[in-house]
Amino acid sequence: KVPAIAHPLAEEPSEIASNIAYHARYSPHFSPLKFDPEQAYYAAAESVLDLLIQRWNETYLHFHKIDPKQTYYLSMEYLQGRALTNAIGNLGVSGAYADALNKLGHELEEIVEQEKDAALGNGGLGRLASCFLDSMATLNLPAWGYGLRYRYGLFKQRISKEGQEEVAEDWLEKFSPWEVVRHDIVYPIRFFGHVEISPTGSRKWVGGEIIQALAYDVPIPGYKTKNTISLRLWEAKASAEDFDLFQFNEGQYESASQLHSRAQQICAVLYPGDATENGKMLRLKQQFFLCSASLQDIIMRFKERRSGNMAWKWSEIPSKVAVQLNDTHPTLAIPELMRLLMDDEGLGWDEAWDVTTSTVAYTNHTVLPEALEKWPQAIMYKLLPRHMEIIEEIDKRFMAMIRSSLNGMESKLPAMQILDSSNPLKPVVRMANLCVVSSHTVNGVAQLHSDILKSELFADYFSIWPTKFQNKTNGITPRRWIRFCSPKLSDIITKWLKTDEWITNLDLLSGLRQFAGNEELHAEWASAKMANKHRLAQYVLHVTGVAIDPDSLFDIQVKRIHEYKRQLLNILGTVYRYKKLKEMTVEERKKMTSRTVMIGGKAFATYTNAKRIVKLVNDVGAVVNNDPEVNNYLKVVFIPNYNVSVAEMLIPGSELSQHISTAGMEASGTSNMKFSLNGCIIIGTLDGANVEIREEIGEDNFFLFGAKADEVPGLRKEREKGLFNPDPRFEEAKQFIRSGAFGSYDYNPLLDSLEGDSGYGRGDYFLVGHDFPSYIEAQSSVDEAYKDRRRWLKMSILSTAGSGKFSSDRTISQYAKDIWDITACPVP
Ligand code: 26R
Repeated sequence: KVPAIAHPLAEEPSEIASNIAYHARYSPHFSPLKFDPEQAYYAAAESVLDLLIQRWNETYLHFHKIDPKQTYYLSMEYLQGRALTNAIGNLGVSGAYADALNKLGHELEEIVEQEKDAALGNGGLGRLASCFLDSMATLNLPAWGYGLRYRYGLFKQRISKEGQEEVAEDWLEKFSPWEVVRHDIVYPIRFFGHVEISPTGSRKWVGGEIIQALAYDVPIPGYKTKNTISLRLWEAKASAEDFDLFQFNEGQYESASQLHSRAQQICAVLYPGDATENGKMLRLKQQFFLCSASLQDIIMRFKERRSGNMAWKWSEIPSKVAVQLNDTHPTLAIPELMRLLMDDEGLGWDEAWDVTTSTVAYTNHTVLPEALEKWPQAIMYKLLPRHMEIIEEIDKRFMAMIRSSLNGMESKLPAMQILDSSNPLKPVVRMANLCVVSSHTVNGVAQLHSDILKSELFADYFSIWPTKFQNKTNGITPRRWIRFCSPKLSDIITKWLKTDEWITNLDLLSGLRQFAGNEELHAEWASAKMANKHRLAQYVLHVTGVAIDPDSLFDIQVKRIHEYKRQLLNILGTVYRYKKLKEMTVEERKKMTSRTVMIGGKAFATYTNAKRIVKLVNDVGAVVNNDPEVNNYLKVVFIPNYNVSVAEMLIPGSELSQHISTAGMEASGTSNMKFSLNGCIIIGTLDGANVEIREEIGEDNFFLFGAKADEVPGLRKEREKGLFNPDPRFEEAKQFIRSGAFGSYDYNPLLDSLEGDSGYGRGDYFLVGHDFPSYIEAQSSVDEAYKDRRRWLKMSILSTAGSGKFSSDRTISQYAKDIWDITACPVP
């Protein structure tokens, strides 16, 4: 037993200050001679960890004692961002830390800026996982996250004359004070090898190579609760035995440590390029590594909590364990759980299948065909021979079930099969099909998206398992996304609602509606917004050198760059606006609403059109911002290196934000919720969660345009037939760019993708041309609305007031009740 300690941990500023000083002095990481902001950050973070560890241990022990059913969230991505502000905010010691740092000669605002973002993810799916962890902890749910500890997170984006450049981001360069390595938690993970059949017929996976998975735990504190849960990140390691001393002493250094370098590759980067066979193999290795380590850990814990109870049964797993797959990336958890139960624990197929299918649930996050994972069977056989046997058996039994018990489904079978061998040269495993067949629940992430899953992507499965399908509209954590990133606005909300309970019960925001026209609130609201705009303007000046006017309308679109998200529609609209401003007289211009258009986001390194869009935005900015005739009325800024902490700066300062994907293509979107919560008005299509946001805040407070999801297929067909008559304003904007108005770079290939008969693009697959006129008109309504200051403020307040539904606390409560069947387990 670990001995108890006598002194309680510091929570008073003077005690905290002395604890920070203690870490600065005795932490082995830094020279004791200096106490600069960076060192103060590390010392402060280590002192916060002291507070967290106590709660964390208590939480683990409490769960262990109560033995509730527990959820394990499996995700290849977590976009945690920075931890310090969040941790002290959730612990309720922000003020104490600010005072303590002051005593030591530092400012908290400056100290928190020292932290690097933990960017172990790409975009929406990764940030959602992180919001979910915050809600699980806050709701005291017995739940954990599992992921991978990538050495380099998502690349850092630099903008040069050429456009985007990717630079590796070493978030662990110094070290992360927020992780604790668990040297006692290590599991062997096998790759390659073959299946051995014993005389009794049982099968076992043997041979190949074994890499160790070592646990690193990150504490996830709940807001105003003792409960502190874990994000367990696996790191790949080879063991000392794999180091060939003999070879090394023979001077063969590389081959002596071969397995060590192979282990390092596994956790090197997120989504390594998969164009090559090697790349595909590595991605699959990563996925299996996460699944196998996590499931071994889950089973170990299940057994540990049953030790001393001789009568436990494997069939109890589903009453103690829920596994949630964050998209198909962790699909291999399914055959791995089957394998562990059958080959290691001796269960029969039926028993193992019952356990697996009652334990695992799957969330779909995209309907884009190119994002639906299909792995070549050949690679799978090589890397995971036993898992392929299991997948074949699942597929065989599933087909037999359909053939024997369902009339008229025969014709649907080829599309429903898990193994797709229709191209004999390249047979693949369809991971989404494996997930749907093997999960007890499948959910989409917004109502419209879930409906599309039922009516299109998984329609055939829906017809046989109608109750398997659910909707869980995404959400965001109100702690990070308003309370901590916009303290001024939060204080105003608390003042008017006369309680701060809205932070954990976001529906209470609707109480602001009654004050939406109140002039006193208007004044306070406007001043908080203006302060946030000033902070943002300073940031923009700092990172881009462009001075923007806080009195102009701040119009923001930040998200991954993708053709379906239609940043191209935004920039074409902006080019059109610029051209019209140029054509106006001075008097006409003076009547225009001044705008600052900000666009930011990373393009996947090999996505050519996305990179061209980044370059175009930058080129348009270079011309517009330096045009003295109009630059009082329009500025165009590309925000470099968009990430979680940049979002925390941008969103509170936004007034209009663009969520303008082609209808039916954005599964949900979550930044739309963040903007709306912060009193920003949305211009958007009826796509993803926009539909529900508009429902909640009212159609008068949402600038809607564009085709509806059910019109899209018909419009694409018309376009193919050449029946599309482009709007002259659309032609004008494209032509202006083609004419070289924004430099000599060849934008023709990019713009050709918007033409009906292009050899480059998909014949305007994303309907930019179709939606352009209604977009321009919606933008004119925005200009008009912004001129009416009272109307705009009212809309802004109503946006916040209508955002209650989009708390991830609501989303997670629904998962807990409808999918996981778990209940709160608060630490006393
Ligand atoms: C490499 C490949 C298989 C891959 C494809 C797509 C890897 C990762 C993705 C990311 C996708 C699945 C994603 O981030 N989807 C987003 O999920 C958000 C959270 O549910 C949604 O809000 C958002 O609409 C959706 O695009």
